[in-house]
Amino acid sequence: MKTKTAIITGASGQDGAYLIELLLKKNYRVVAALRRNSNINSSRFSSFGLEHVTNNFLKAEIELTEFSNVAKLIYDKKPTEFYNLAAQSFVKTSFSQPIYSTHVNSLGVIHCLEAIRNFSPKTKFYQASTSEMFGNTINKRINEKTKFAPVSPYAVTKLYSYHMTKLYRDAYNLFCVNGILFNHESPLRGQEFVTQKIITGLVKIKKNKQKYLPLGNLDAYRDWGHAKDYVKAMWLMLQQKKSTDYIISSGKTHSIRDFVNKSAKYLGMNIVWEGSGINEIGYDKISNKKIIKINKEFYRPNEVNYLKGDSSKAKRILKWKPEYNLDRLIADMCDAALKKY
Ligand code: NAP
Ligand code: F7E
Repeated sequence: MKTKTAIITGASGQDGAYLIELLLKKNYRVVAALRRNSNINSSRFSSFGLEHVTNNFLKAEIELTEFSNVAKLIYDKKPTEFYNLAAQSFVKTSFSQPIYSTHVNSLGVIHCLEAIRNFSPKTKFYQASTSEMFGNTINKRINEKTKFAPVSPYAVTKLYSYHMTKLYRDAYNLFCVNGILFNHESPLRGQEFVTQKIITGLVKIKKNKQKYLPLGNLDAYRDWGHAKDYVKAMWLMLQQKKSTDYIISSGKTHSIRDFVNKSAKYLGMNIVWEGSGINEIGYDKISNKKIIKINKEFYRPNEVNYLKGDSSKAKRILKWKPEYNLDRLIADMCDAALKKY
């Protein structure tokens, strides 16, 4: 018998798909909250082995910016757990759509919190917070006590929600948690994010379906993990007696350039870099072809140059232990892309 109900917003996104899979394995009644345009985005449910679960969860329509949608869903279901994963999650787009990003990422979150406070105060709430809130922290390992200094509209919208989540915990004694997750990737990662763009691009170049891979800033550093490991941490956070906030990260950092080199190596290519700045070019020594170019379009008005997290608290309290390192993550993403293209 299913005893727990979980609502997941952003269920059609990368993390949503893995979380649905995890919670179904744990015998939850899962309600996937999806927004509808003329179509519901269900591409992730039909790929990479999730086909077998598509009929095992309920689907509900939700637009996070419509309070009535959020309130009705929470009032009707009174879920045990509510995972708020929905967001305008692409940092670059937040510079061109700051108001829209605020509506979804900030106001959308108080819609969830207010509905829980009024209609289902026993529901445990998870907010998808982000390492972007810390901004630039050169050469420092970031933990739960590090100061926030956001440098993008996305990061500011998420910092607002971080504080609201904490406020509802402190002021109303609700079970509210911020999972402050560092970059996490997978074969289900959106095409615009740099890891998926690099791997898809290199695979297509290898198969003569694309000539060049255009990229932006190669010298930013990111702390990358696998989404499969990170959704386990989300679940663990809501199984504790006390609600508090946690950093989830790999504890290692690599540049975008390292990520290109490692992915190319896995795919049997060998990149040699020549030139600098906007004129830098990446050659594949094996095919002797120019395959990577720098394009200004992919730079941001403001950049987070360096991120490295410290997940000691999550390891100590949640006993969270990731299974994937960067090499395994790259292998998983490359194998999936080779199969797909
Ligand atoms: P994602 O793949 O971009 O998924 C975002 C989801 O939000 C999609 O299902 C999208 O629906 C939905 N959504 C967007 N606007 C909505 C709206 N107005 N109403 C309802 N649903 C809406 O993101 P992800 O990588 O899975 O990340 C999940 C969450 O974690 C996000 O909040 C993100 O900001 C946060 N986060 C991600 C990372 C990371 O590295 N992945 C790190 C830290 C925090 P459609 O499919 O219909 O577009
Ligand atoms: O960029 C650089 C870019 O878009 C990573 C989201 O999930 O993680 C993600 O945000 C880095 C940046 O992710 C290209 O300038 C170079 O320094 O893959 P990204 P992100 O901005 O770190 C955080 C934790 C989240 O919360 C977000 O929701 O790569 N970069 N060249 C490029 N980035 C992209 N997208 N495309 C390029 O061509």
